[in-house]
Amino acid sequence: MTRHEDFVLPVGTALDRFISRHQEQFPYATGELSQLLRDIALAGKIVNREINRAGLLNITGNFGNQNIQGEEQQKLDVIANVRFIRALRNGGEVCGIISEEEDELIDTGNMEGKYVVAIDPLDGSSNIDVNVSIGTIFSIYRRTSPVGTPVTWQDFQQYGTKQVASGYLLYGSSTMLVYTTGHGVNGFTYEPSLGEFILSHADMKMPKDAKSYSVNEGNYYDFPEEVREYLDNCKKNRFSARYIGSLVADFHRNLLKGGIYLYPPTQKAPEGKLRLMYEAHALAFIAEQAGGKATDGKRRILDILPSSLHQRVPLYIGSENMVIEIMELLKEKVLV
Ligand code: P6P
Repeated sequence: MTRHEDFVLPVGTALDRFISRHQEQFPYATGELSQLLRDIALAGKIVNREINRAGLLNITGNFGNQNIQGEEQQKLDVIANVRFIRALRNGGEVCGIISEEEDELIDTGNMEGKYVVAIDPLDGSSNIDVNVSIGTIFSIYRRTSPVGTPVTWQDFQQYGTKQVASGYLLYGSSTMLVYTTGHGVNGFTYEPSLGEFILSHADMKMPKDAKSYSVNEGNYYDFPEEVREYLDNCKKNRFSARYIGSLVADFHRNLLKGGIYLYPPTQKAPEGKLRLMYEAHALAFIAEQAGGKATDGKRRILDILPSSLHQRVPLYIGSENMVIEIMELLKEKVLV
């Protein structure tokens, strides 16, 4: 029986060695998931390089299209989307991909691939031009259709609890890869001079409580009454408001220091703004593995079965006790 402490490796371990050591813990692992994680890390290094040079290469600003979300695609959105899809297709382990930047699911042609990936190639891209941290968010499932057949929508239509791995890349003051395979959360910092991700945050745990919240206060009067009540309590208790406007950056800070990120329903986004399949599921898996929680206000995020590729959900995610508090307020509304 593999114990949790078997997965804690020393800070300074390179990602490749970390992945290999973890694979050794699973006698039946055949290495495909390990290779898939390496493929994602490789694409992350390439996107990181593009982002760091964006201002010099005239690849900031709008691409000139809107994606299915009706959002202006940034040039780097398109570049990141191409890079990750190419890396996943060429890696051979993935039979299908759902991307925020693609209207429909992508059949990679790798019919022998055992996995499917849902990805937001570059979240928060409106911040690119103002040099604010942005991120990539990914979610990995084992396909449910037979290996050797074409990928289907049903391969993706799975509960969040079925994820085999999820994670994010944060392109910030340093670039980090944070992921889980269901045995805790580990963070790797990119060392450009080596071209390597190095374990810097082993076995990450989210504080159960904090005095910090992340929400777009500009939508305050759109929020459900119970959310306004929660936010009023935060202010009465002199909590700190920390909102970067980039989900991965806000989530990462809350993972390290504690806090709650809220994106409630608004007039503009009555179902919430964030996407279930390649944002909420992925970060909810990380949050729970680190001791946090994630809900849409009524349900555990990981218990929600997707009904469409780009389905949106309200999202309340972060420190366990803070999420429980807002869930109880919102449940009272349902019970009344
Ligand atoms: P608003 C970026 O577009 C994003 O998806 C998240 O990264 C971020 O937390 C949120 O939307 C910001 O949305 O409506 O507050 O600008």
